Amino acid sequence: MNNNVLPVLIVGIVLLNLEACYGQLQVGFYEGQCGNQDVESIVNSVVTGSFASDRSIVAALLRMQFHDCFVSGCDASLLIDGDSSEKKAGANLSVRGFELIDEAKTAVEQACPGIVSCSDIIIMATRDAVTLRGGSGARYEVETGRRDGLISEKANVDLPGPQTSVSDAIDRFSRKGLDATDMVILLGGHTVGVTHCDFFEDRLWDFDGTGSADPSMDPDLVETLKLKCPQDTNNESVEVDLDQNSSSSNIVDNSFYQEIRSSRGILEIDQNLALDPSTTDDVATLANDGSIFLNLFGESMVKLGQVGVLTGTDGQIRLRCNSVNAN
Ligand code: HEM
Ligand SMILES: *[C@@H]1O[C@H](CO)[C@@H](O)[C@H](O)[C@H]1NC(C)=O
Ligand SMILES: *[C@@H]1O[C@H](CO)[C@@H](O)[C@H](O)[C@H]1NC(C)=O
Ligand SMILES: CC(=O)N[C@H]1CO[C@H](CO)[C@@H](O)[C@@H]1O
Repeated sequence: MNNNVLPVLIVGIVLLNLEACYGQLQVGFYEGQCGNQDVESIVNSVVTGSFASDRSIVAALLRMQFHDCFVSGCDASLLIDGDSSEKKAGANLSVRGFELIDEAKTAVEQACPGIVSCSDIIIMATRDAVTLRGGSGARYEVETGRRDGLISEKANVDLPGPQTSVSDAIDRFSRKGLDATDMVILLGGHTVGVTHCDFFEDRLWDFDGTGSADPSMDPDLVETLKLKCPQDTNNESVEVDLDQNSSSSNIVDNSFYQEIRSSRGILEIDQNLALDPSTTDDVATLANDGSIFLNLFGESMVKLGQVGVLTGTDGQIRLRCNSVNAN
């Protein structure tokens, strides 16, 4: 037997093992990395604490994960302060929850400095918030092991807008590795939270230049919303629930799909999901079965969490979430 085979084999196995630890996400990445402390529990206590005084953090975090992951990958670039950082892009209007992430970061840094990335904190905190508002059926295991990005530029922010067509939105999601069904499921994030008049008032007053309301919106809803959003006024303090079922507008469940099937979607894209031939069947399935929705929502959130991640030795573990580490 050739004497060289065994050493080569051993080196090969060691390299394979290293590759399993580096360069990919995994469930429980931080297990054993933080002394005897459990990173996911530390984050969970911060989320639970914030939730007790502000239930709207669920919507805030869901939107934060979407905006972070969709723009240059899930790398916490959205958290970075600066005159031209992602935070300053028009599309981020009202992205909230930065204080909660900072609080969780402080807590994990106390337990084990320099180990836990800000990008993973967004992912863990969002999962915890979804569970608080959707119940144990909404809980999903998250993958961790992301590292934080170094670049945050508002010029890179290319989020779809509320008037984006369904086919264009499918196209944009597919470029991130998310298929049409993932998109329909993820837009179910609009089962919580609010929007402001400027994102949909064209549908009330002058849809597509017709001078009248969008015929796909329930006329009673049009009248109610016209009172809240008078034409050509931009009252930033008016908030309209994205899920119009008032008994579940702050609960993570499938009622959003039932509402859009009843012509009660607020954003044009939301309404069109129920109408477009390419998404209408998925909407029907999700509207009809709440536990299917919760299961699939978790799966699609995990997929969203895989977009453009930095792992291994790429990026860095930021010391403070709002700025890259000084050299
Ligand atoms: C085509 C894709 C999407 C479009 C065009 C879109 C658009 C919007 C718009 C216009 C708002 C209102 C912002 C405001 O008035 O301040 C909003 C809010 C929200 N979006 Fe989306 N969104 C999309 C996908 C998603 C996804 C994938 C998620 C999460 C999984 C999500 C979660 C949320 C949540 C929770 C809110 C409410 C935020 C709050 O109450 O603070 N959105 N979205
Ligand atoms: C803006 O909306 C808030 C909340 O609905 C309301 O109290 C306030 O009167 C409105 N302001 C104007 C100028 O219409
Ligand atoms: C509103 O949501 C509640 C709670 O999820 C549900 O029981 C009810 O059927 C929904 N109502 C409508 C009209 O969809
Ligand atoms: C255009 C806009 O609303 N930008 C906001 C983005 O987020 C930051 C931080 O919350 C705000 O300060 C900006 O005003």
